[in-house]
Amino acid sequence: MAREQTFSIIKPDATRRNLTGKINAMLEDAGLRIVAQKRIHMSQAQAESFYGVHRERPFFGSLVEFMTSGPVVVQVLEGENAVLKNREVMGATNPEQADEGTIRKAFAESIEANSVHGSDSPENAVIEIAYFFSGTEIVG
Ligand code: IDP
Ligand code: MG
Repeated sequence: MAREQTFSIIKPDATRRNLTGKINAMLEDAGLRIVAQKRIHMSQAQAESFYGVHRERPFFGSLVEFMTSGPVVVQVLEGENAVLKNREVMGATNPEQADEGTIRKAFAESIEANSVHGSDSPENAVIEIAYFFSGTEIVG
């Protein structure tokens, strides 16, 4: 399997509780390499566009409000099967259903404030990475 890249966000509930380093350690322990990373405060337009696929969902407005409520850390992660590997270490969307040892089991506050985002497919990873990073910012 070729090396792959995925897009990750450490969400505002996690940056607020100073968990960036602990989450990065779990990503690295899972075999993922952080090849790009920056701390930003998402604008409403950025959050609405990034989560556009969820526009019709009842939680969309609340999700955008949450994602713009504080700083986030956007990242590119690289490794074998990076997309799937990251989804595994993240755990289920709802922390009540997340497995032991996952980031969401350890840190998520709720189904919305669930500490991390990760791309759900290699195709979406390419789109999401390009949304936040230029090629020269990614150093493998
Ligand atoms: P994922 O982050 O595990 O891929 P998605 O279904 O893509 O989950 O949802 C995107 C984000 O929207 C979730 O991570 C979470 O922050 C929020 N979300 C998903 N489902 C709900 C819900 O039922 N209530 C509130 N927020 C939700
Ligand atoms: Mg998703």
